[in-house]
Amino acid sequence: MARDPMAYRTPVWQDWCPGCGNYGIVAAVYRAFAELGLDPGRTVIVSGIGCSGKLPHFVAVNGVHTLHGRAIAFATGIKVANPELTVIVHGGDGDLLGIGMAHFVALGRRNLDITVVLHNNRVYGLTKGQASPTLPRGGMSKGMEKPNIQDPVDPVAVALASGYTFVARSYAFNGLHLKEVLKRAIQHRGAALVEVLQPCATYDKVHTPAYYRERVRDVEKEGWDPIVHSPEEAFEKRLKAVSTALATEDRIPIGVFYQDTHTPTLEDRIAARIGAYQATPPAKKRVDEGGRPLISKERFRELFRDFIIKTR
Ligand SMILES: Cc1ncc(C[n+]2csc(CCOP(=O)(O)OP(=O)(O)O)c2C)c(N)n1
Ligand code: SF4
Ligand SMILES: [Mg+2]
Repeated sequence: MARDPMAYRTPVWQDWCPGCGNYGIVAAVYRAFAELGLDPGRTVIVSGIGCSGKLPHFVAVNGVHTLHGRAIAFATGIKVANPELTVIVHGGDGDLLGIGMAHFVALGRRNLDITVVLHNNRVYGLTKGQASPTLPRGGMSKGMEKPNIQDPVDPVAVALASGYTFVARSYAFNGLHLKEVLKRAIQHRGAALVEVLQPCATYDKVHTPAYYRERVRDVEKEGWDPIVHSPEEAFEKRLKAVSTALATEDRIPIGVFYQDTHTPTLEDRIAARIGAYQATPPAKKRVDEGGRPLISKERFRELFRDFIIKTR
């Protein structure tokens, strides 16, 4: 049942810089959650560290603000322990494609039902504008002394190569498009990537709203069909999705590039091995019986020896 978008807004002051693309992203999140009628008690946003990492403070669902590069690892634990939850990761391009790249790839290989929203501002915003893994070679932010000497990585191409079964790109200030893509990603069962082109008003004077307005093209409006209609079609569709999504100097494709509902999720794969997994995943397992812990004090001490902090 649809809800009021403002019901998802917390009273926490949003302290991004004026003109930051993150305002567009959080507004689209409110509207997508409201239209899907997401239950705040059963929805979790997990973030890393960065300007993007602040987002869970502003959305009235469960939130975990974790470590730089480790949001997907935390989200994986949450989802595997309690597969009934809707789990969404918000991370920066530095967070997810630099220090956290191995987790980003692993999520695709597992096809765990998590939505990753990648705030692509091409810089390390929070730490004052260093080059991120998506800044083009020769590109320069306000925080750099000399042009970037590395080539960029395309998150959509990496996601397609890693096994994500829903792969899309949108733009922070195209609220309607972003809201619809977020809804489709959250509703998809499996690993989903939504790359969001997010202008950084303070450190990036090149990839501005005017830059994106001139270049973004909705490939679905131009006739691209992202759906994998049969398992046999998946390989060919993935190859075509890569070329459909690749950006050039003057054209940046947005839209859903790929959606495959045939590949089993990690939850399905675990359930095929452990029959009771869906009914009693780890989060629903009893830890006591009639008030007595199922594990003895001695065994607990033995297992957690290294983690117990001695206070006396
Ligand atoms: C393990 C670790 N390494 C480095 C940092 C410093 N650090 C904080 S945020 C950040 C980069 C943020 O860039 P990005 O992930 O793109 O997020 P943005 O601020 O652009 O949204 C870095 C390097 C950290 N907090 N922890
Ligand atoms: S530094 Fe950039 S990304 Fe961070 S809040 Fe400011 S405008 Fe946004
Ligand atoms: Mg960034």
